Amino acid sequence: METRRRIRRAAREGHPKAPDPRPPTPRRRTAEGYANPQDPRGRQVFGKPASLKDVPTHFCSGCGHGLVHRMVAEVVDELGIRERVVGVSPVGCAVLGYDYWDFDVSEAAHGRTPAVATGMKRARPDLIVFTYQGDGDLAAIGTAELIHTANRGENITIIFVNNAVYGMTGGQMAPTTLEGQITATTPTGRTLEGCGAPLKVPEMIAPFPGTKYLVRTALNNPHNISIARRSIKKAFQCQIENVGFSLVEILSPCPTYWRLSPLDALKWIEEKMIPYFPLGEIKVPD
Ligand SMILES: Cc1ncc(C[n+]2csc(CCOP(=O)(O)OP(=O)(O)O)c2C)c(N)n1
Ligand code: SF4
Ligand SMILES: [Mg+2]
Repeated sequence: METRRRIRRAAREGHPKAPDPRPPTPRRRTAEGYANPQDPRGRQVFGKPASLKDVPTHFCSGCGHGLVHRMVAEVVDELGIRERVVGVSPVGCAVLGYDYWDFDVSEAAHGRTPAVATGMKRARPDLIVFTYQGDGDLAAIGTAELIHTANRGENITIIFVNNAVYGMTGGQMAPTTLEGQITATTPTGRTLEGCGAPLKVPEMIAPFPGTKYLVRTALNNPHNISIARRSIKKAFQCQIENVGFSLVEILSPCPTYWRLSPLDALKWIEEKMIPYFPLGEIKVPD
């Protein structure tokens, strides 16, 4: 009480180092994020990218998709390409991309996003076209589209969210499911004999002369999240500068079908996924 009185007196007397005696104004949610324009002390430290709609999310707690959506929106804003970017959403948990991004987004049949993106980019080379795909969408049903699009060296960008399961349909095994991983369709764990080895997508397409920028990132900690964001930006820049095909793989948590808490899911990425799917740039433009 005495301290508070002293602070008020110092403020009244105009002491230059006197702390502000007013009780903190509650932060208010504005269209631009958490900032309070009424509060002269208000400093915006966290805002919503213009390219992201202000809507509730349908993703489970701790899911990585929402974060990747946000990073894509931030990069689009930063590069000033909102009026000429077009996303192609997959079939999978990220099917509702058009509900979240505030720019043009199309939908494609399961796995066919690279084919749709190819058509768009060829018809309108001035557009910046990206696909957003899960591991089931890209590395199972869409393998043919991925391989031929990469091999042709289409000047598009692929954002590949690898969560090691088919999330949307109930956590079945994906081509990226790890050896021994228990899923709805591998109740005793994936075996290499029965299912082959988990696919390393960027490494698989790296030998194609058409692929230019290939990188694997992860969402398991802030450092890696910031690398993921930088990689997304680099991939878009690769397209803007007409360098050619780019793909960013992002190891992303699916706590629901890994049957882990959101925090344990991050640990699982670090301890199980990263040793098998090493992070880093796999191919960079000459
Ligand atoms: C032609 C066709 N086959 C199968 C399905 C069922 N299906 C919907 S989403 C999905 C897998 C999605 O998994 P993934 O791409 O890894 O996305 P996630 O939900 O994990 O993000 C499957 C098999 C479908 N919708 N259409
Ligand atoms: S099921 Fe998995 S991938 Fe789908 S929204 Fe939930 S956590 Fe995300
Ligand atoms: Mg998946």
